[in-house]
Amino acid sequence: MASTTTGTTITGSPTGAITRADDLIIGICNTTAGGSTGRSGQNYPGAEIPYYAIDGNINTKYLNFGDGSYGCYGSAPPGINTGFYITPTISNATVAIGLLFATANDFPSRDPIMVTLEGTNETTTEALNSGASWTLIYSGSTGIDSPIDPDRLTYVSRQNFSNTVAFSSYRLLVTAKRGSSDSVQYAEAHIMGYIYNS
Ligand SMILES: [Ca+2]
Repeated sequence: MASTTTGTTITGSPTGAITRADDLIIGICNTTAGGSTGRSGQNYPGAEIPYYAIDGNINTKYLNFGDGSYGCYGSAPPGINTGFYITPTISNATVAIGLLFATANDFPSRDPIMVTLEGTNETTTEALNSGASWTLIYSGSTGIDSPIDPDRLTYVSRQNFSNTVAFSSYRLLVTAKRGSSDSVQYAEAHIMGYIYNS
């Protein structure tokens, strides 16, 4: 579903996000762009769940170890190749054109520095877990500076990218973090964009 329209600007919290706190969000690990969901159990602490990455509250965070300590068995460094997939409730056809991250409360070494964002129009759990379903939209910075800590509990610069294709679900995966730590974490990770108008 390619779009050449500019669509409808979404207002919400934060302004322009197509992700909202009531969206279905699933934490994943040991997963890379183009690949299927890696072997995992619950790969994050019960008090630091994926929901906290999109709840609009900078004081809550999503933390993922991405290793066997929480049931995710893979070879990646801690926190790498973890993230989530999400189905926005605001519309089943949205166009993602940016990301907006906020740092968590502690451990700058756990900040995500590089990510991939993919989209799909598949809807079943089986398809959402299949690498074949996903189309790469973005691979690049989170907006969190690598050498310089932007401070804790801070929204960083929104990252914008070119995309005109509408999707119903998105998958975000961390490919690099700041330093050596046992996990990756972030207070907020919003996908920015607009509702597709056919
Ligand atoms: Ca939060």
